[in-house]
Amino acid sequence: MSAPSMSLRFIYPRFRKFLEGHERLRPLVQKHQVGNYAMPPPLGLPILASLTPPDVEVRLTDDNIGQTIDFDEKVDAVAISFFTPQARRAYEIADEFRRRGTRVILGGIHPSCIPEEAQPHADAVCVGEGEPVWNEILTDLREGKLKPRYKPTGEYNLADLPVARRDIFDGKLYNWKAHLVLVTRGCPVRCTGCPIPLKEGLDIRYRPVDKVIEDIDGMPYKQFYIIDDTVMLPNKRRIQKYLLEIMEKTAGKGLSIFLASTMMMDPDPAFYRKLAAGGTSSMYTVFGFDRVSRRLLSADCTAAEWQSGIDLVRMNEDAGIHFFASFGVGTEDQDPGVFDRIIQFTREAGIDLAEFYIETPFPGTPFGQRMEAEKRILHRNYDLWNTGNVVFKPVNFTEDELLQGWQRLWEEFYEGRDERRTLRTFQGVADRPV
Ligand code: B12
Ligand code: SF4
Repeated sequence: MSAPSMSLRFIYPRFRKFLEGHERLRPLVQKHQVGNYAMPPPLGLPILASLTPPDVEVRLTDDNIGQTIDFDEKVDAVAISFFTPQARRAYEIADEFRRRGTRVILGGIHPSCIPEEAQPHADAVCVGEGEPVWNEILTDLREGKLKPRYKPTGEYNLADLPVARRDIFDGKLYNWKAHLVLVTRGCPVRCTGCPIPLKEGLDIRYRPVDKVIEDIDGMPYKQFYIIDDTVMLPNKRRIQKYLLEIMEKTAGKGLSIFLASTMMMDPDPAFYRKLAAGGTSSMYTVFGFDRVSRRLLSADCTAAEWQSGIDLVRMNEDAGIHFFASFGVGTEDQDPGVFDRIIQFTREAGIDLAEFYIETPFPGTPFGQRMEAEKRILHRNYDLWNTGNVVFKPVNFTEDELLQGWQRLWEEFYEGRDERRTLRTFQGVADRPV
C-alpha cells in the first residue's frame, strides 16, 4: 500500500452526561441506566470519513470514552465535531493543537449556529452541512490555502449521501449495540428551542428509500435509531407515506427501530400498528419543544388536550411500541405546578420510561436568541449546557426551584420502579454476527 498523502485526526470531545454532578441522582443512573447516555455518537464524522479520498489517512480519538489525545502527533490537520455541551472542551483541544502549529478545522451543530465564537479557535470553521464543502476543505488544506469559513451555497442532495463509516468509532470499545440512521434533513416547524431549521433549512429533504434500506442492511446491528423526528410530523402526507414505505421494507427483518418524535403525532391507531409491523419498538418523544406538548404541560391545559396526550401514549403502547418520554422543564408557559403535572401525566398515561431535561437556550434557536437579547443567560460554561443545569434566568421559577423540581422529577418518577420494565427499551435485541 502506498503511503498516505495526508493524515487527519478526527476528535470527538467529551461532554458532561445529563446526571453527572448530581450526586443524589447517581443511584438512578446505576439502577435504571438512565441519564447516562451510552448511545452511538453522531453521524457527522463518520459521513466525512466516507467522503474522504482513500489516500488521506483518517483516525479518530474519542475523548468521550477517555482516549488520550496526543497533542504532539504530526498530522496535517485536526478536525473536531461538536454540539454545545462539548464546546468548551472542543475549544480547549483546538487551542492546544494550534499552539503547537497544527491546523484545526471545526464543524458540527454548535459552530454552525455560532461560528463567530468558534472562529478564534480554528483555522477553518464549517457552517452547516459538511458534505458539499469537505473535499474543497481537503484540497485547500493540501495546498496550504485553508479559508477561515466554509459554508455550502446550496442544500445537499440526500440521494448523494454515502453510507457513513460508522466503524471509525470502533464498536469493540463501546457498550452500545445500536447505530444511527439519517433519513431526512430540514424542518419547517421551527420549535422555539430547536436548532435544526437554522442548520438544515425549512424544507424537508428526503433520502431515497432504497438508499436507506441499503444502509440498514449493511449494519452490524439489528437495532438502530432513526434520528429525524420530522418523520413523525402529522398531516404531512408525503412524510408519512415516506416513513411507511421504509417500514414496509424493514418488516420481517427482525429489526428493532427507535423512532424520535414530538407530541405532534398523528392520532391514528392504525398508523402505529403499521410502524410496529415495520419493526418500530420504541418512540422517543420530547415534550417541551412543540406547541402540542407545551400546551399539555401548561397550567391552562384543557381536559381534552390532556386526554389526547394520554391517547397518543396509549396508541403507541397498544401497538407494542415502548413510549420513552423526555420532559422539558423551565419554559415560560410553565409554573412550579409543572412538576406535579408531569408526574400525574406519566401515571395516567402509563409511561414507564422517562427522562427530564431543563430548557437550555442553545445558540441560534429562537429561544436562545431571545435569552441573549434579554440578557438572561447566566454564563457560558458550556460544560453545564447539557440540559442538566439551569443556565438562563427563568421567569416563573427561581433558578433553585427549577433545579430542585427537576431533581425531584427524576426521584419521584423512578422511586420504587421495576428496572426490568424501564430497561426493556435497551435490551433483548441480538447482535448480528459481524
Ligand atoms: C445522536 C444525537 C445525540 C447523541 C450524540 C450527541 C452529539 N454529540 O451530537 C446523544 C444521545 C449523546 C445525544 C444527547 C443529547 N442531545 Co442530541 N442529538 C442527536 C441527534 C438526534 C443526531 C445527531 C446526528 O447524528 N446528526 C446528523 C449529523 C450528520 O449531523 P451533524 O452532527 O450536525 O453533522 C453535519 C454538520 O454539522 C457537519 N459537521 C459535523 N461535524 C463536523 C466536523 C467538521 C470538521 C466539518 C468540516 C463538518 C462537520 O457535517 C455533518 C454532515 O452534514 C441530533 C438531532 C439531529 N437531527 O441532528 C440531536 C441534537 C444534536 N442533540 C441535542 C441535545 C440538546 C442533546 C442533549 C444535550 C439534551 C437532550 N435532552 O437530549 C443530550 C445530551 C445530554 C447529556 N448531557 O447527556 C440538540 C443539540 C443542541 C445543541 N446546540 O447542542 C440536537 C440538535 C437535537 C435538537 N433538535 O435540538 N444526542
Ligand atoms: S424539534 Fe423537531 S419538529 Fe421541532 S423544529 Fe426541531 S426538528 Fe422540527
